[in-house]
Amino acid sequence: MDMVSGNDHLFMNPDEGGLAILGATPAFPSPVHVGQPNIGDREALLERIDAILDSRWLSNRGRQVLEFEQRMAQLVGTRHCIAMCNATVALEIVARAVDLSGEVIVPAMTFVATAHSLQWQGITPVFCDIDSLTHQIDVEQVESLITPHTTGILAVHLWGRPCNIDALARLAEKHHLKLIFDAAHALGCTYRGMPLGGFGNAEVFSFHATKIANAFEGGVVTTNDDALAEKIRLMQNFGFKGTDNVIHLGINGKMHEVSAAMGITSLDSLGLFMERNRANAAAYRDGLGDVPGLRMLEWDARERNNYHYVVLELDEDRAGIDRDTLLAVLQAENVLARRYFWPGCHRMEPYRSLPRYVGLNLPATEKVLSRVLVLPTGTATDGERIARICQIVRRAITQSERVRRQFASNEYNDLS
Ligand code: T4K
Repeated sequence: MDMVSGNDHLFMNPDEGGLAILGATPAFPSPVHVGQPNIGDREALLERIDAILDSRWLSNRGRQVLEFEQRMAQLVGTRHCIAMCNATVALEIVARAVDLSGEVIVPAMTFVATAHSLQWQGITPVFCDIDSLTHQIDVEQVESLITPHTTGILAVHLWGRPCNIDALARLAEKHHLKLIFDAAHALGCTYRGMPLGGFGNAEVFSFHATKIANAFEGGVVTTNDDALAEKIRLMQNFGFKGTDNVIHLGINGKMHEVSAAMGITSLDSLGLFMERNRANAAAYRDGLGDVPGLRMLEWDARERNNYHYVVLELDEDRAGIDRDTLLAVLQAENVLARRYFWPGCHRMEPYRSLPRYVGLNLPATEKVLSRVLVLPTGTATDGERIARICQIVRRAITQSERVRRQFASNEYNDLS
């Protein structure tokens, strides 16, 4: 497995107590990213790639894709798994396969792909607020947004934490709506002890490079619905059923063999990745637990979690600095923390310019998104790195007055 780059520890901040934003040397010599890929057993991957090249079978449901699909179906306990080129295309195909049209309710606090997958094909995303404690879609508001045009709910297990699946399932049943879960973040996680992947009509996982397990790029649909799985398979391969026999409208959503090889290699190490993330989360908790104005989003200890995102919420009144100032502090130290998923889909194009969304007010989403900061984790991060990141955060808050003045007065306030 990949390790933290070797000589970080040699690069100490010479200005004891100093911060780069105040003129000290940056704590890290090169960028420390959120989302640095987890890379499993390289030799196993390269062997698989050799086998692919030897076989001269590079795509179109070769051996690696078949094995990857089988492994994923086993992992999440569903009858079907369909591997795709990425999760966005997978969401689009699922939306078509379950006949979504008109309006579909989605949280505004998600990666924009969730909304785009609908809008791209003429379905209107209806943005819903979140629960400010859990960051998950607000089920009560979902019900209030249902109209005669609503055909479905596309909920997101944000940060890998399950949304309120039972309540959403009851709503979907009561109003005859389709229920899809964007599980892009949620590989390896459970809801009431059951693996995510088998809920609703279908669930979609991402195997993008930045996800806990990656296939370079990739997506996966899991479902227990035989007919739906059959339709999705047709749609992702131009509608082909066997050779020369096109029986459905379709596009190209296929995963290729090298992606699947990486996907399998990642699944082989998933337990190790989860364990590293869990240890990292604990290290952040130790390092930041008592810092005034900081809340670290907690995981439900009764569930199996992937700890894939380290999510901080900063309360400006108590910390003395706001989230953007803390981001600038970290960036100056080469820690490229992220404001996921600021400013919210409803504040992004094309949505914010469309009459339907102008003036849309989602108070919990907006409040949370003004406070959230996501910190680096994964196998590229270890306890020593985390200790230094925590130290930067602590110093920023201890020296909030000076930091705030500096942020207001210089080039650091351009966070683009
Ligand atoms: N639904 C949800 C809820 C999602 O979060 C996503 C994807 C999707 C659907 C769609 O899934 P896919 O169609 O992508 O399978 C990144 C990812 O591109 C995106 O997949 C992911 N969510 C999202 C949360 O993060 P950006 O715009 O933040 O990407 P970027 O280029 O800024 O990279 C993120 C960080 O990772 C940077 O700090 C750089 C670092 N990085 C990135 C790559 C690709 C690396 O260190 N190495 C790398 O190879 O969207």
